[in-house]
Amino acid sequence: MTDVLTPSSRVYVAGHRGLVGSAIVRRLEREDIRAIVRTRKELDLTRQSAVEAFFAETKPDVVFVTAAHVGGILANDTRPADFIRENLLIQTNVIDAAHRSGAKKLVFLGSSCIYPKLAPQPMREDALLTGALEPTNQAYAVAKIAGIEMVRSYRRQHGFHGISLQPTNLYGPGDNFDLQSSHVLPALIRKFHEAMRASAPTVTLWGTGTPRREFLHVDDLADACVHLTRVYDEAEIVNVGVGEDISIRELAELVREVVGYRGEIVLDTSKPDGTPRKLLDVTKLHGLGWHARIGLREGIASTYAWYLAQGS
Ligand code: GFB
Repeated sequence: MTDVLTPSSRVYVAGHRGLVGSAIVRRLEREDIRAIVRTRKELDLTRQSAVEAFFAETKPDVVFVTAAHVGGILANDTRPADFIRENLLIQTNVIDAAHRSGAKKLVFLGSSCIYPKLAPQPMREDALLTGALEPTNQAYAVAKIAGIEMVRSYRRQHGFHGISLQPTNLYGPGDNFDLQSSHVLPALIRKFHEAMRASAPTVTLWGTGTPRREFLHVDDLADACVHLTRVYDEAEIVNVGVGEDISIRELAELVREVVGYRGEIVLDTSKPDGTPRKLLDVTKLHGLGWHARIGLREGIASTYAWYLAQGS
């Protein structure tokens, strides 16, 4: 396969200010590949005509679709209209414009919540569309499934070289630490840090603490995206995870230890648990020659250091 990612390739990273997009830009820079980027003010990806004009002008060879409306369980559960609207618009505009302007490769990122709520664990790629979704994030998951189907359909009908990767729960530098809209890992870093500063006796964990999740550092995801862009060109989706999970209670204990907080953990069971378990089967990913490298403790410690460096 000819390498589509070289310093002379025109690579567009949609969503370069987000957690995933910024990690992909950093990863590309290590190989002297300077991504084409646009801020939201410069290019509103929900506007079809603006997206078409941008692609007609820049004609990227490779497109990473990392722009998305994302959030944790509470944001998904309370603002489903935003999640379905923005994601459908952004991905539809970008995928179609990439095809029309002659892109040689497109990488679409889904999410592990595309799989049924009660899918057998670890979740294999062929579990997609075999059962009912987790209701708290159904709107987001349906949008992502539509994106996967669009990429697959463009390949089948137009011979378009789009691939869809399904990352597990992500974290790392550049994450959202807002307690109402964030995912669990950044929320816990912030909660334990602030409780330590204030000498508060307890930190509150949402739900029962029993759900299990898998956490992948975003720099590992970016490395996997670059690797798979080069070696993979098939219609089937590919899971991107570490292959190990941990309960939310255990995660909280680990973050407490890394931050150095000595108080107690209490539960707020009025908040939802979501899917009981989300562990990806990574057999296919390993077969394609990629393994995660950043351990969870090490990744939490470096993310906490990044959080502190922001002046928090
Ligand atoms: O990370 P999180 O919001 O997303 O929550 P999901 C994971 C688990 O951590 C849930 C619990 O069981 C939460 O109840 N949790 C405990 C907390 N304390 C907290 C807290 O302070 N903040 C948060 N946010 N959670 C999202 C989906 O699901 O994950 C999206 O809604 C997407 O669609 C994303 O797939 C990756 O893993 O439950």
